[in-house]
Amino acid sequence: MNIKAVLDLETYPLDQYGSNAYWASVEAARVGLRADGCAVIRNLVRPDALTLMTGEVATMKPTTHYSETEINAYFGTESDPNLPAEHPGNIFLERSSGFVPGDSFSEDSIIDQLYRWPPLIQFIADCLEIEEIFCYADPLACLTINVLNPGQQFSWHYDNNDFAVTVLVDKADDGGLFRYAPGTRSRSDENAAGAAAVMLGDDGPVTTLDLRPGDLQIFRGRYSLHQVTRVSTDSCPRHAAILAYTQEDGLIGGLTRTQQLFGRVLPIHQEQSDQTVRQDVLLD
Ligand SMILES: O=C(O)CCC(=O)C(=O)O
Ligand SMILES: [Fe+2]
Repeated sequence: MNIKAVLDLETYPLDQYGSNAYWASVEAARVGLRADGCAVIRNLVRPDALTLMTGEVATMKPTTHYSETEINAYFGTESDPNLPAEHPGNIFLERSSGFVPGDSFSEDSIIDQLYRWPPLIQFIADCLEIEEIFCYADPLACLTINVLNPGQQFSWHYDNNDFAVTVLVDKADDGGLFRYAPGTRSRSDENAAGAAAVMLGDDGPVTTLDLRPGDLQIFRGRYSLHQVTRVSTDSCPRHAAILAYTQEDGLIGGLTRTQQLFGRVLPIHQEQSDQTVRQDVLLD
């Protein structure tokens, strides 16, 4: 399938860079990103392409690595005696979902073609008001499917990259909702108390997204605590494609996180470990 048939380019003319209609699509997304760090481009993927994507996910699904663990807001699994007991680093919640890794996608995958399509990459950068972004060079974490089977959930956490791009492929009939608390922390302020309150059930600051298959979501997940609620035991599974981009080219994930998410590391992770240098004071 030609990439141009995958997307609704009549509504969102990503292939007409610089046109008024192009900038109108960008501006609409910027409104959401500026307001609360989240934008949803509704029905960007056409229904026919979505059916093919569902099939691709079904084919790759046996390669999912599930990690049933209790994690804190930073994906950590060990408590920290130097932090107060009520700190988000010491609150552990169930994460039982799994990831289909980047090296499971075939050469002709439509999801992979979408991920690497230059006009989409340009569009996402424009929405985020960033000059340039790159496909994440990590062969496992670049493009993944987040799998939540019946009974599974993805607990409250921060991402360790500045923004995330997601396409919902299969929606759960019950549960599996993406929820976020906008701006629970900033580059300079961890706001432990506010984040802990959300993790322990304070719904006040929480927004629940009505995400539907074919929607593309751009989300600043480093600053807003977020979760995917438990998929009901009698629901179908939820599958979301996670398109990872970086602002610097050539980055590779760290050894610990890679092992945790995918159950293995590749030689490239061993060679390039410890290269990540954070630009902020956040815990991770
Ligand atoms: O599946 C989703 O919608 C988001 C998953 C998520 O937050 C993550 O992979 O970090
Ligand atoms: Fe996340």
